[in-house]
Amino acid sequence: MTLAYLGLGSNLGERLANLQRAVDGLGSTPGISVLAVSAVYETEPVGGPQQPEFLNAVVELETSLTPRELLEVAKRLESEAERERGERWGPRTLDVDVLIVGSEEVDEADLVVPHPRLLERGFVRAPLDDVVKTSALPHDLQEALAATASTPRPGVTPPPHPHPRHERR
Ligand code: GSY
Repeated sequence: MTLAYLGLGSNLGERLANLQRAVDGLGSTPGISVLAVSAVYETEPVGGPQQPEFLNAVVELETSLTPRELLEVAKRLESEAERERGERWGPRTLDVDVLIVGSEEVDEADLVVPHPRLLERGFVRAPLDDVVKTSALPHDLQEALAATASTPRPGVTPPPHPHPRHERR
């Protein structure tokens, strides 16, 4: 079993409910146990056109799935949330990013793990830092997280939102 972290984001529709459905969907996927869910952060959009603010969270998993299988799960959850796939970088009902999968390293056209921008994106770092078990990660990633721990996170508002529910299975 491998410790993994996925990022969740929503800036369209019932944002909190979209995140909760993603947590529930992960929890009921064979090969995945949800260990922890971060608080939910309100975040200013990074990149793309003018669009609504996001809610972002990070989920900690124990999994027997490979990074690519996790990507397939992420895509399924996104399409179940009826993500509107019109404008690239535009508003989305649900976005699920594969951030870290144990010590796995993947560098393919459609999947890079660890996620290449996880260190500097405040909307990823704030919730990731809530739940990440740093000492269980590969040494170079531990060092990179420590070196960027106090980087400013503009546009990230700490949690006024209810915390997503999860049950260990
Ligand atoms: O990469 C995830 C989608 N996304 C987000 C997001 O989740 N939150 C914020 N604040 N900005 C974003 N830009 C993109 S693309």
